[in-house]
Amino acid sequence: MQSVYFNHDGNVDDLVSLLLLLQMPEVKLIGVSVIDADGYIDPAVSASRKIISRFGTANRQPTAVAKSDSRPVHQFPKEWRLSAFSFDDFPILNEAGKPTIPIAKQPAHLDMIEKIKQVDSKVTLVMTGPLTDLARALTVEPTIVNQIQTLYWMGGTLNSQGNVAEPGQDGTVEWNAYWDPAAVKTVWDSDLPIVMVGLDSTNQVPLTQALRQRWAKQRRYPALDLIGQGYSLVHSFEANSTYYLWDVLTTLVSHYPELVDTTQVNSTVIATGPAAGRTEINTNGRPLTFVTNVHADAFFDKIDMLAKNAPLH
Ligand code: AGV
Ligand code: CA
Repeated sequence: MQSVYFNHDGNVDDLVSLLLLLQMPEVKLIGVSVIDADGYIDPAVSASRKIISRFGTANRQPTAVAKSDSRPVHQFPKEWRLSAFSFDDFPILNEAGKPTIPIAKQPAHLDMIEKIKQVDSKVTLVMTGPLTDLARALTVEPTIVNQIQTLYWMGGTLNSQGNVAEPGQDGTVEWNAYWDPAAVKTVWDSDLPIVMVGLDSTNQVPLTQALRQRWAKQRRYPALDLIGQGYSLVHSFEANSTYYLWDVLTTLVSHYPELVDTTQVNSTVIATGPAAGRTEINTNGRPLTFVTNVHADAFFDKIDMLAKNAPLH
């Protein structure tokens, strides 16, 4: 059994990642926390509690969802953050009334420390938003490094093609890194083994019309219906806003590494200035396992397989 702690930021692919993590037969999800970044935190926490209540499995699901009190350096656009409200209102998540999973007593970074320390074996940490809660956890309790097997992070890019189109930055930065560049630096400076799922690989799994149709055809399975509904909230009307399966790829790779090819690199991060949050290859940098290539057919099959096995009622 693999013990996983999941910290996410409430956009559609973050919530779908939670849904799929709950379906992995060999995963015990020891904790979940939400940071106020790419989704308004209250509906994102609420939707997370409802997803666990509706689609969790008794002894493999977390007992609570922790709410982060971390604050942005650069906040996400409101238009993107709003989808959490709609997701939280989906009828399938509200059919049973109030969720049975409570909000954790501690804020996310302290919850992370507590839950990781409670486990005897090492924990896999999956993060699909900014790294702020982990950076704060490492500052409060540096010894958790010894209890984390690997950090799987959706963030960064190594080819200088960022996805942030905001004034004052140079176009080389990925959004999760841009939200809090100093936090990326803190985590890079630690001894944690890191698997980075950057834009270089997530670009290989765009959300296409064919993919929406594939899920629509299988909507008799409630989890695939929810996935299709979820992704119907996001579209790519503006320039630079194509939606990819960023976080779902990261989440699946944390348990099914055979879905991708990786390479070992050394990397540094720029913490200030117009390239703040830029991750780059640098022989003097920290070691990183970097995802290069996605086996896309196997990846989409795995999503279907996990979702079809989700609880029907
Ligand atoms: O940069 C990718 C990260 C992922 O964790 N997020 C979305 C995923 O949850 C930010 C993001 C980039 N482009 C976006 C994003 C878009 N068009 N809509 C919503 N979020
Ligand atoms: Ca995210």
